[in-house]
Amino acid sequence: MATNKTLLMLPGDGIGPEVFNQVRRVVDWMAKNRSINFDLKEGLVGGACYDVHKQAITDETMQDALDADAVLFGAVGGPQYDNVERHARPEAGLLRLRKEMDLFANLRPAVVFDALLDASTLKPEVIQGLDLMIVRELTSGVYFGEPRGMQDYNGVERCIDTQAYTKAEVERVAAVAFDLARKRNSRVHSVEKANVMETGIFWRKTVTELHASGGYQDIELAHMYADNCAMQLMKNPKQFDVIVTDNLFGDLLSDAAAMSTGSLGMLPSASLGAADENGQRKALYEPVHGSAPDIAGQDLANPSAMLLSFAMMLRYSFGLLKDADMVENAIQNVLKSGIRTGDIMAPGCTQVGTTGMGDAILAELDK
Ligand code: GGG
Repeated sequence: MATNKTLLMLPGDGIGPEVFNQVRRVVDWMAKNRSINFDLKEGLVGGACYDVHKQAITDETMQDALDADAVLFGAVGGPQYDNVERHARPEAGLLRLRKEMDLFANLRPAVVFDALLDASTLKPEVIQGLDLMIVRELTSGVYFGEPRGMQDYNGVERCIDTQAYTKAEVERVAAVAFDLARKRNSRVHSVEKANVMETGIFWRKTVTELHASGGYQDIELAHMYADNCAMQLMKNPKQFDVIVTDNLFGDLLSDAAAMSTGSLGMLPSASLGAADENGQRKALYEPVHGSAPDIAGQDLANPSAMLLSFAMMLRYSFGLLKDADMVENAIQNVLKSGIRTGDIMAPGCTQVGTTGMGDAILAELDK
């Protein structure tokens, strides 16, 4: 299937470019073997952009992202930028993309591959068959709330972040979670801290009302405090089907859920905007992991999360279901054959680096 769709590639910093190189190889493979041809554009983001332009993303790249049919993103950040002011820090590039593209729903699937049951710190019987979806609100909450920053508070130095949600912001992300659950196992856990936070009470009330009056009564809805959810993800993650939660809790809980899958290097994500009249959504796909400066440049990173994000893009943005399955199956088969990167290494397996993992996945695609 030929496409004339534009794909903006933003590798970013640290291990971002390394894992991205493996996606480029699969993009080339798709063009050669499946006649899937994207119009590829590339841009700088994060520290890589700061180094050149003294900002985390330029207006031109931002416009390219708005014009693209999908954005593929690597990772941003690094200790060398710790003292850069907040608006120019690497993470500001990612936050601007999310905000200006209005990517309010961040889908973070945590799926345990049978081949990796030995890679998790959790017992195999607790995680076998796990397939849960965290829906993280991505364009509001404490990441964006105002006021924020330093204050003079009656002569005392004080720093503020603000957690704020409108009803519409909670409703639209909850609707995504309910709609997804309907295609899965029809269960949603809405997660907040309604015992201590005003926004938690508001979140719970809004989700409950939408469930009752928005045509979602066929979906089983449960509410859970975020601290309990973190514990339950370690104790009995299979109780969950879809979890919907705010920006900060979603970030924390998806990292916790990653431990079931064996490594943060296994978690992809899709960040989606509202559907237009043709059902198309603005979308950015990125691994959940960050730039991992401690292992950057050493060919050690696991490219699976990046490649699984690419597969999500094929499925969600371009409807290329068969090709998405091909990429996911290739990764699973490589893992089954015992080839592993260091983060998911287990006795009896063969350790490879980022490129070696890419080689094995391409060889599997060739079969
Ligand atoms: N690929 C994910 C990444 O680069 N994350 C770095 C980052 O800016 N994280 C902020 C967040 O998602 O909360």
